[in-house]
Amino acid sequence: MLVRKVPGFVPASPWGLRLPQKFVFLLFLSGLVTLCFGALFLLPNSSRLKRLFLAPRTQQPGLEAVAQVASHPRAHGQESPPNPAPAAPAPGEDDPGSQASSRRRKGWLRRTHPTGPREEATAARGSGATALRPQEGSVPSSFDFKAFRSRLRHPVLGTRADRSKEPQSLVHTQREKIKEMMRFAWQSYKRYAMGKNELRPLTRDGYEGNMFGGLSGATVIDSLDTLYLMELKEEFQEAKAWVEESFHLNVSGEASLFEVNIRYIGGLLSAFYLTGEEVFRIKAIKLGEKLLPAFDTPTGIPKGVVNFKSSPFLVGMFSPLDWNQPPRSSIRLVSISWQVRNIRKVLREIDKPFGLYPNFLSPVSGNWMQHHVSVGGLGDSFYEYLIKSWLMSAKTDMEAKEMYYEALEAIETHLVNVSPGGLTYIAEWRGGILDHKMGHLACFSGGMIALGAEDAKEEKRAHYRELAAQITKTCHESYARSDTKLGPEAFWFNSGREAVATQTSESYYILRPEVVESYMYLWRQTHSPIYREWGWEVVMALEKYCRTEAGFSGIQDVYSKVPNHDNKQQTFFLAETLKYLYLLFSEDDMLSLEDWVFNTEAHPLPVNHSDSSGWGGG
Ligand code: DMJ
Repeated sequence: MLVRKVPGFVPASPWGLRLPQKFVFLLFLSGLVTLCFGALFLLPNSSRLKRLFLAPRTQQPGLEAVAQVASHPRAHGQESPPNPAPAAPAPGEDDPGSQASSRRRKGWLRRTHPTGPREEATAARGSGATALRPQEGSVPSSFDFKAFRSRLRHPVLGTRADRSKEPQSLVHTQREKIKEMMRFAWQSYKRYAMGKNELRPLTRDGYEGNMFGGLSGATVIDSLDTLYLMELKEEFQEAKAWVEESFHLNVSGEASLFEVNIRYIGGLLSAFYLTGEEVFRIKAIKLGEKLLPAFDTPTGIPKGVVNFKSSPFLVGMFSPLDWNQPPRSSIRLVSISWQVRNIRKVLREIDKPFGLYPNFLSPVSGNWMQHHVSVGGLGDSFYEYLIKSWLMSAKTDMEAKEMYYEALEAIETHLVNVSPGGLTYIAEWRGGILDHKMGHLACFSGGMIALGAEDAKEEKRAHYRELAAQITKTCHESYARSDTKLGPEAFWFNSGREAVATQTSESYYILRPEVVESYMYLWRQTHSPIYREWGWEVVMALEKYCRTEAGFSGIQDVYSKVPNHDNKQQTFFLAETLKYLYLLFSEDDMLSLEDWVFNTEAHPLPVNHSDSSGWGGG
């Protein structure tokens, strides 16, 4: 769906997208391009391609790598890893290489259990990885995965005590409960909808929807890193095998650039950076290339919809015929890095009413289409990705940092309000009028402001920590004030009502993650037990009102104790909601924020520690 479903937003036809929106560049798109495509460029081959295409045409050594991929027998059917990176430790096996250190994020308390010896790679790893190892003769990749991992500040899964010796603490029990919920969600999907985009738990079947242009398996790819993180080894192998054997890219529908990027590119990239398995890298690059036509606009600002029909890859990936022609897409892949910078430049230089960024920007004229500003639907990821681009660049992208704090200043000046009941909320601005409402989507901002508080000017840090805590408290109130203890899609602060939905069309809860996402960031920043208490309230409410016999489902009305399920187990429930809850009850160095930045679908992407490129070629 071009635009994320916003309450009351009705597409032109149940199956189609509104024409105008097709050509509207939505603010949150810009952010995503920066982060996800940025991570794509961290990948080998894309950097090789960069160097390659920036090198004089004649000596194009690197083309082999591309050609090898293209001509690899399975490149046309199933892309399989052209070269075996040393598979990463399978879930639960710690990463001996990484230089676990006691460094911690500036200003954030650190609390971990004493470290214990690490068990050797179990058979699982051997077995899993080898299955995917390609045939002999495939080309080595330039990406030194071991080097990349050895430069991480912390082992991916943290330096926790050996599980068997870990005292049966309440936190351990709570974490195991969330793991059980993920196993149940996955096994229900596998049983009734394997390969489909989403599970419909009431009708016990699958649903493809129309957001992904014919791509399938969104739940599989969105679940990969959560299964890995929770050490659900068997389930992870099932998901990996499906990507290897059944995830096809020769599709021809219309897809949301945003949704395909955050779920598929994000999911595949994270799986690659966590495991080193080539199949994820190859498919991420090839899918990334299928998104390139969206950037064919007069301003270079991408359209919100990509038509896979226009993708250069319809005739089977990389047809051998054109392998000796510089793959058009790869030239374009390199030129995208320019376009990513161009988008940032356009947004930096365009006039911004009161320093705010309206949600709709025309990719044709480069002008704002109308003045609706929100940190919720349509705008959220733009602000999120400014601070995350800064962090992902290992704090070298000064432009992103400046744009973030300037935008936050404008948001605080014009949109942040305190209700008569003392609740701090971020209103929406619609053409000069303030809507005193906040969407569930906007509840990610508590976590965002906490994440960025430590790099703000010294005199602002304490203020931003407090602002983050107040906004997160308000979002908790939207949950606490409902009968199901789950929050509505949008809640208002007017005519005496605070933090409650005023219309049934806004009273639903579709398993969204934003509130527990902020609990996780605020926990890691403060270690105040209140965030784990609030997180556990959500776990209990999910179990009571959203768990069905065949998976988890959203509910139509959070103010009714008789759950009216919407028959949808959203992919982001497995990618985000359960992941953030698991991290909330885990140690800080599990996916340490020193090493990883989460994309807006909670897929962890590596901080580009300049020495961690793992790019052996130097
Ligand atoms: C997810 O797809 C992503 O978190 C996106 O940023 C917002 N919408 C859903 C979750 O609410």
